[in-house]
Amino acid sequence: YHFRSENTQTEELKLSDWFFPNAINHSNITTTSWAAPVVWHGTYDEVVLENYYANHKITVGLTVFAVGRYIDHYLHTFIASADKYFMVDQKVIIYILTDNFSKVPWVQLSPLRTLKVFEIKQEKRWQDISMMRMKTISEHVVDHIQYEVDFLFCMDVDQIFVKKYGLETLGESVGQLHAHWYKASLTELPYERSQLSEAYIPIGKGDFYYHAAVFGGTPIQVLNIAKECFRGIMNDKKNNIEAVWHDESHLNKYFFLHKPTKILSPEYCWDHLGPNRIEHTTFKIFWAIKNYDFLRQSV
Ligand code: 2GW
Ligand code: MN
Repeated sequence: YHFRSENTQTEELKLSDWFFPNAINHSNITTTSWAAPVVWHGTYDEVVLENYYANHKITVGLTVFAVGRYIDHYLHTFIASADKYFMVDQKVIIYILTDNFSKVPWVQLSPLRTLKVFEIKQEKRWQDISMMRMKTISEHVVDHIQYEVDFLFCMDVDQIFVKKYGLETLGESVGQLHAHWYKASLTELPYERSQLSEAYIPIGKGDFYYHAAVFGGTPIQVLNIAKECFRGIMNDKKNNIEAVWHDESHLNKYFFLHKPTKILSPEYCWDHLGPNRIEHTTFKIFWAIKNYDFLRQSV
């Protein structure tokens, strides 16, 4: 089913048609071809979930990296908004990975929330800051996170929780639909197209374009994801190649080979300045504003 429609000439359609002329409408898909749920606001019953987990106590982990300028720019808002909206009434451990302890902001957390801060070294290239997260996540899952939480999310820091982000998002392995690409056709998706890269996905293949700003699952599944992505990244480095979207390209390859058991709609990581528009829904996370020129001068 195609997105273009004769009688709905709103600006939203014109914009996305211009970006993605052959667009397929994924904006109402609720189950994948491999029978994984795609979670949209309104497709779950919060009360049923809360009653179930009232008798199945869990702890949910959340890793976030803040290195260099990103500490001052994003970390406080990320933590404060996660405190308020991430897994309300559940036990939560937020893992902060940073190169500068002394800059980590003080945030008064609500009950049931713990913050653990770990030091990592700053990489010289920003691409490496992003990619090396996969290595650090693996190490921390092996060392301690696997014993501390039942489910784990790994997120970018440059985003803000604005509504409840709850139990409906939990799964064995969880992928996030990218807000810019969920309406695009398969051939347009920005997968890595060089056969020399471990992240290679042939034209016409693939399922969805996943956003690396959010992925998760059980600690063991997250470990598999992170280890395998890091293996691909390092093998590419050995062969002097870097995938077009860095760790995100490798994550997309991983989820192409190992389908996620749950997918989150773009409402769970929405860009209100991006090419797509959804009316009448509830967004859970917004991308924070980014001044690329400022943030990406040598870190
Ligand atoms: C990143 C890019 C350029 C300059 C600096 C940084 C940077 C990233 C940094 O200085 N400090 C830092 O802590 N980071 C961490 O890496 C932070 O957690 C941030 O959210 C994450 C990814 O970088 P980000 O958010 O700038 O990249 P995006 O939003 O363009 O992300 C997508 O593509 C990336 C790969 O290019 C990743 O796959 C990311 O997960 C995607 O969302
Ligand atoms: Mn980001």
